[in-house]
Amino acid sequence: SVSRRYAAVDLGAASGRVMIGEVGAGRLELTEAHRFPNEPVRLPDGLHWDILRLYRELLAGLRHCGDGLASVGIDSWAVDYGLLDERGALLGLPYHYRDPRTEAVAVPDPERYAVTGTQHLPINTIYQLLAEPPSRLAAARRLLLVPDLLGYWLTGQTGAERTNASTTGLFDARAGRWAGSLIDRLGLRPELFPELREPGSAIGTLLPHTGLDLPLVAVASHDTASAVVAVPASVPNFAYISTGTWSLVGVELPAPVLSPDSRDANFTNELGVDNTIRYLRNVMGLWLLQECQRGWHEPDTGALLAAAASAAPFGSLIDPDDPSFLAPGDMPSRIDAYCARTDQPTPAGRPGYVRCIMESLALGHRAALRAAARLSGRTVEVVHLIGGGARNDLLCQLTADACGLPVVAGPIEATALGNVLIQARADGGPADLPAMRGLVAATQPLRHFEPRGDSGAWDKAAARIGRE
Ligand code: LRH
Repeated sequence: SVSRRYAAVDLGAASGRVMIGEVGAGRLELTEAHRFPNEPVRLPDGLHWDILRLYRELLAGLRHCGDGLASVGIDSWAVDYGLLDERGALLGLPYHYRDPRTEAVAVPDPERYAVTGTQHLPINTIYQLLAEPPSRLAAARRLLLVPDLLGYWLTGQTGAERTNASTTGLFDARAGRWAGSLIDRLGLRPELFPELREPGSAIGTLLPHTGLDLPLVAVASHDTASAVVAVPASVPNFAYISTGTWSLVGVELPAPVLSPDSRDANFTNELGVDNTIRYLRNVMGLWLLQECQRGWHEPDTGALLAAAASAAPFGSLIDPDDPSFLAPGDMPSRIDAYCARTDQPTPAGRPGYVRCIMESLALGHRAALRAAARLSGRTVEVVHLIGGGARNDLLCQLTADACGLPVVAGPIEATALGNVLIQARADGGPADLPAMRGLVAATQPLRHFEPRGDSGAWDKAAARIGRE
């Protein structure tokens, strides 16, 4: 049988990649065409994304894919955006969501949750907009989230893909559209928010000057939404942990949960494909390790994890979601400060810090999973750990141990696979989520981790950081 080739552009907060996906009957194969670091740039007015570099790398990657592509799709991290003026020109560089300028304006509003169902995080688009310099906002006619901005540069077409729009804090979770009255109340122009696009819809053909004659297809452009498409679930009672810079921990639901309990537990209701809700919590994720490695000038993650695997268990533990860990900067010192504040020893050397981070992330996964199950009324019998963390045996095993549940690890490139699958479906491929997931399960290498050890020790460890 014939297979078709699709290009997936997948931009993470730490790195970007252009992958070629080949899809046919019983066939799903991913090969890497191009990979590059995504390095934010600090300027006098704050921390920005190097958006033109990302655009150039994307083009270079697509040129590398060769002929015979059926289409291309773009996904990226959520919440960040560019503003366009009335000529369609970009008004300044997009900010990085870790820029601290939102601190003063990120005030939780309990009433908003009943409409948006968005967790309260200072990174949300809504707070970034409230922190915008008034002159820039006054000149702005369109807000485009990162994948939509790159799509505009490629095709000249503007729009807002739905899964990513649902992360802004300005989206009505139940109605599935922009939260018009909230937007009015905040004094934002409604025309900033473009028409919504459905994953799988055609955006346009790449402009002639790109030298690439290709259709751009809207995928689930929020990277986490694409990753959840590619969860190789075979039973309905599954939870997922999408790992990378963040760990996104939750379940898939048919409808949002907008209760005060859900709000107080800081759960979010983001849109998935086919009217699903990604009911999840952001856990700080491998950012904690990445930021240590940046300070140590130590790129060898494998060596650090091997040393941490034989370090003493439960030495120092942190609440990974402590707000002090959100901004870029010296991570080991902030871990020391947390330990001092909570009467714990500071970790012993690099293996001690890495052990502390892995056990604390496992505890963060456990707390979020239990809360997701409780608040949604779901029973969870298996945890799918997808994304970059799936190559981290220590994290997978500790997560199984802490949760007391089997962990199925993989695929590592779940996001790119989800991106490819939505393009393939738009092109006559697998028809629905079960078919897409079945294809992932049948074709991608997966690893199984059974819970081990003493569950009582994990209960005590969770209590030490005040988590469930
Ligand atoms: C993961 C992610 C996550 C968002 C964050 C901004 O890459 O998209 O789902 O909360 O980045």
